[in-house]
Amino acid sequence: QRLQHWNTDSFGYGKDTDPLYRTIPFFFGLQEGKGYGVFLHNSYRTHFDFAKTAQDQVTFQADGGEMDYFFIAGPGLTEVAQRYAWLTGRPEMPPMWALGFHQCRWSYYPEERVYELAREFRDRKIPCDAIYLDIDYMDGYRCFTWDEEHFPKPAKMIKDLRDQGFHTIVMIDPGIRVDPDYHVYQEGIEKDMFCYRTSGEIMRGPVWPQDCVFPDFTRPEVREWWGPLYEQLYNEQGVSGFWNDMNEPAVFKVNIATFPDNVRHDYDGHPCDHRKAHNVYGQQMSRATFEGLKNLQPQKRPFVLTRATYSGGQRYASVWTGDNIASWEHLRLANIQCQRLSISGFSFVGTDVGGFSQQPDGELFARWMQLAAFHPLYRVHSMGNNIDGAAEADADAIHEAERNNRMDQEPWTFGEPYTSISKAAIELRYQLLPYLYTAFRQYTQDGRPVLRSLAFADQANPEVKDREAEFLFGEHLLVVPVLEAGATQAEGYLPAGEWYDYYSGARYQGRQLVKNACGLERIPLYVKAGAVIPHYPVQQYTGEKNFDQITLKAFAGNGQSELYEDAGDGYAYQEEAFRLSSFNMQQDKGQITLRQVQTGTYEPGYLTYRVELFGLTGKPAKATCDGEDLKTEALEQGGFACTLPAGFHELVVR
Ligand code: NBV
Repeated sequence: QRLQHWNTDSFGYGKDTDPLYRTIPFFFGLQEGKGYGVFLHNSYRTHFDFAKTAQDQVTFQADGGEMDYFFIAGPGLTEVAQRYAWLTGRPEMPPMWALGFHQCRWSYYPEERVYELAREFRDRKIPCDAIYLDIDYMDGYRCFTWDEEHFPKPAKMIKDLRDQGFHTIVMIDPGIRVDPDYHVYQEGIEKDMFCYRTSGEIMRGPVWPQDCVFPDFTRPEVREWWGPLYEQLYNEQGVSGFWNDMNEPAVFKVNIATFPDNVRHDYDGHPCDHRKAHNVYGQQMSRATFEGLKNLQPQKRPFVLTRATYSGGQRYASVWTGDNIASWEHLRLANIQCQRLSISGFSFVGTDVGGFSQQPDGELFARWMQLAAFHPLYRVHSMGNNIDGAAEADADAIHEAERNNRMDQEPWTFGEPYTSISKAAIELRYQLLPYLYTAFRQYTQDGRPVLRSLAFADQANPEVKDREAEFLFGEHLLVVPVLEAGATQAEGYLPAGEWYDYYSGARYQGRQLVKNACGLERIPLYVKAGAVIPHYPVQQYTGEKNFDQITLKAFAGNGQSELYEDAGDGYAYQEEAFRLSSFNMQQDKGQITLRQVQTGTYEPGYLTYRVELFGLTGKPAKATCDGEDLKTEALEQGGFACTLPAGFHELVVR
């Protein structure tokens, strides 16, 4: 293939669309089992040719700038990913709530509709942590304002939602409406914050408003001006997070769909034209947003979601894969895109679950819900009844059409059995939150990607290198997504080692294809032998319950696992206020020994672990915890359970 990097608004892209929204000029190589990586540190349009022009060659080039590149000699693929993350930056821990389920559409309004949505989640007992407001919450697409007719009391609405456990996230675009009566425009003009063309005119172009100007986010003063613009929304009205869209930057009605080359940028004091700054524009916008939020509420972990970005942008924002389509082909792409973004620094990644344009049927929606339960950003989003380029049409007519035919895409839209299946997928996600949170700790501390392609689990094995579907979720879970309509059986390849079926506890040797039933209710999931997988009880939103016990599912074998916990928000964790529980499991014939070492000063509220142990043959003759006898209870699906103090040191089961 030959691919290029030039951030592009690619509405309804297909599998061969190139370029797409983001620029990450980095690739992995795997040769005779040895992994390496190459990062081309250049923000111009870049081109990569993988054996397209010459069979035995990989070449890369840039339209300008320097040939500044890094070669990362693994040989471990995970090590390559870690060193790339070390080089380009790792983010801070996200707030725990951001790892819950998010519901979005273009657009939920007026406020009664938002209340109705929230009620529906709680009445149906479908967990959800975040609700999004797309561009229609604004007054005439003016960023940092509210449509007062549809949202007369935003602070009250947001508080009411918060009281029910929902965080509100709103969209902010880079295009600022040209309107002398609009404070952001006025101030931006006064302070000279917008991009110019070489001719000396301010760069103007149509996006949502017919006529927009654009902040030059590559200039430090502009970023410092932009951050405080969030003050009212963030500090006074209680919005929890922001979603930066259209920042490729996208411009309507022009054939290049973005700024002309002759737009000037500061580029942090190294003035240049748009050819050099284009690919970092979105990244710098999300940076301005992230840094602004941090200044506004230093004790709160910001949540920012961006569409366009560049290598290193993972420090500022999570990403989604843009305007996809409700099709099985796009479910397959969603799986591949999230894996690749994750191994390229961006582990906080997700897709528009169910598809942005067009409508999924119940089965496709349910399968997407199941796959995305394992995507760090778990967000349903759809374009509803809107049309591409809606700004050009009459807004009232669109709103009217929207009211008449909502084209909903919510976990209950498709009726049974899909509602229950979607609910079960979300519940599994909430149970696995401590495991996912731990994976985020590993990602933010030492760059281990949250999602990893199969090859990362067994790179010396030539069998894995062409398989794209299976992936690792954290250190110990292997997901085999169901990507075809009507599937009743899923075939997945297990990498080296020994694995368990997560649901049945059946044990398998690795390096083989395993076929398993995957009725609609189930996404095949395997656990590495020797792993301990922490589970929280199902909650309707993160932090809903103070539980006195959590469950550790332990799968007999030899291995190391971790459980990382902290307050779920704030920065006390950077000063030791976390708890890291490290588990070491050893299996010696019939005897299993599980040891725990805990560090950090944070005290989670629970006092006991319910340990569910799988992979023993027959009932244990004896179980002891720190020298004392324990009672065990047989589990229906095989395996045994016992209760231990959360501070235990050693469990021995024979
Ligand atoms: O703001 C409207 C949409 C948004 O819902 C979507 O997620 C973005 O990717 N936005 C694009 C602009 C219009 C798309 C046709």
